[in-house]
Amino acid sequence: MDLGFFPTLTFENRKRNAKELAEIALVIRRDIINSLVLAKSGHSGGPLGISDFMASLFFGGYMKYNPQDATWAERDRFVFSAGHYCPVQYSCLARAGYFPVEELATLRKFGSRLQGHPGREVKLPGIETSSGSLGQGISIAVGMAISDNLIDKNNRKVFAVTGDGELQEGSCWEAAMSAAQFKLDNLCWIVDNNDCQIDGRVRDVMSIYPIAQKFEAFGFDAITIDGHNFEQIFEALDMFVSNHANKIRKPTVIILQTKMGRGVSFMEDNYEWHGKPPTPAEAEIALEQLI
Ligand SMILES: Cc1ncc(C[n+]2csc(CCOP(=O)(O)OP(=O)(O)O)c2C)c(N)n1
Repeated sequence: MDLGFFPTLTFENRKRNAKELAEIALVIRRDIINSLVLAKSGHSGGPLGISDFMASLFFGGYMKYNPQDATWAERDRFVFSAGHYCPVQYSCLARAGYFPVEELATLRKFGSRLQGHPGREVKLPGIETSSGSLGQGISIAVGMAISDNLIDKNNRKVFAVTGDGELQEGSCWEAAMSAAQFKLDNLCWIVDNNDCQIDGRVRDVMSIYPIAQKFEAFGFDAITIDGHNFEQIFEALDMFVSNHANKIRKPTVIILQTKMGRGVSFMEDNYEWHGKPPTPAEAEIALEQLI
C-alpha cells in the first residue's frame, strides 16, 4: 500500500476508519521487519505489538502535526519514553512525510539519524526528545505538559508511551504524581501492557498490577482496552480528547492490552522477541504473514 497519499495537515479531516488504519498498521509492521533485518540488531516485539495504536494515533486524526514544519508552534507532541520501540515511531514519521521512507533502511547504522534509541542530537524531524533510559521520557513529557498548561497556557496535547516493564522504574511514579499534582489534562499517558519485558513476564519479574487502579489512586482518569481493537482505541483516544477539551484537571492514562510481536506467529506473546531482530529467513516468513 502506498502511503504517500497522506497529505499534510489533513489530520482534522481524517476519518477514524478501522479498515484503513488496519492496513496502515500492516505497512508499519512491514517497515519494522524490513528495517530490523537490515540493522541486524534491535527490538522487534514491542514495536509490532503497538502498531495498531500508533497507526490510529498518527493517522486517525488525533494528533496535530506538520511534517513540513516539524517544530510548528501549535503541534501536539509525542514522546516514546520506551525509546527501544523507536522502529515503529520512525515508520510513522516517515509515512507521515517527515523524512524519506528509504531512510528507514539506515536504522542503527553508523552516522544515521535513526539510532537504536531516539536521539534529539541527530536532528531527526519529529523527534521531540532523546529517550531510552526507561522512566526519563515520561518525566520529560510531564515537563512539556506543565509548560503548555501552566506557563504558556496553550491548547497543545502531549502523548507519551511507556512500556509496562518500564513502570518498574520509580521515576515513572514521580512523573505520575507530578501529572496529577499539576492537573495535566493535556497529558495522555499510554502504557503498552504486553506483560513481557527483557527477562520474562512483567508479573513474574516485578509485578506492576493492578495498573489502572494504581493510576487512579494517583489521580488519573484511566481506561484499559484491547490494544488491537480499533473501536476500543478510538473510544480511549476520544475520551482523552474530551477530557482535554472539557479541562477536567486530571491526566489521562490509556492502558493497552497488547501482544508482543503481534502479527508474526513465532514472535507473538514471546518475551524472547523483546530485543532481537529477525534473521533474513525469519523476516521472509514474517513478511508473508503481514499482508
Ligand atoms: C533505566 C534503564 N534500565 C534498563 C534498561 C534496559 N532495558 C531496555 S528495555 C527493558 C525492558 C522494558 O520492558 P517493557 O517496558 O515492558 O518493554 P517491552 O519488553 O515490552 O519491549 C530494559 C530493562 C533501560 N533501557 N533503561
